[in-house]
Amino acid sequence: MEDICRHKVVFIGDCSVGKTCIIGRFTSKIFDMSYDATIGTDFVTQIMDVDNKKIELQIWDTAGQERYRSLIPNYIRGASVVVIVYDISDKQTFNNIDHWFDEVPDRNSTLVYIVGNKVDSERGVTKEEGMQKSYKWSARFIETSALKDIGITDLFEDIASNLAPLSPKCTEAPLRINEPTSRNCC
Ligand SMILES: Nc1nc2c(ncn2[C@@H]2O[C@H](COP(=O)(O)OP(=O)(O)O)[C@@H](O)[C@H]2O)c(=O)[nH]1
Ligand SMILES: [Mg+2]
Repeated sequence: MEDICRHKVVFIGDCSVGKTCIIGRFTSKIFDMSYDATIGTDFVTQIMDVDNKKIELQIWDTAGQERYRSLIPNYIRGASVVVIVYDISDKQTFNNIDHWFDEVPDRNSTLVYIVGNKVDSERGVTKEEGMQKSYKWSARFIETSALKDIGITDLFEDIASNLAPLSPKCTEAPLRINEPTSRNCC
């Protein structure tokens, strides 16, 4: 049987920046304005092929935990990748990235992405500002639109290709580490 390397990928960031829509766009290829991936499941899995290696991404959406910061450490635990999303039309969500970085427990061994979503909207944050922020935190940077399907596949392919060299070290991600207390926010 072929070995599949499983990695936990968690999405964090302010409410309404588009985390659920990005995941929904990638996993269902459909942009549904009322889509809510947080109902009924804590994560979705997607198998990616990289250089003939299979990488299983276990993609965790928040189920309202962004409202309750005390729940975030449990949610992030065991993650190979943390994706911090902001809304390029909302400067405050960009400024809050610094606070979200405080939640990443082990920055040296975690692959961190900064994702500026809603590039179809009027900008409140330039691309250069986004890039500067990513240099500051040694994070990878990409801009996306879940609405127009811009950058979404690139994001997940980049994640998988960066994880592939780490595969020998891969461990089973915990399947269920906490029960969300709220499913109806964001
Ligand atoms: N214009 C635009 N709206 C988006 C985009 N992605 C998400 N939205 C909208 O932003 C709102 C919040 O999206 P959601 O995925 O629930 O955000 P979350 O709280 O971060 O999970 C919803 O009304 C979405 O329809 C995008 O790329 N462009
Ligand atoms: Mg959501």
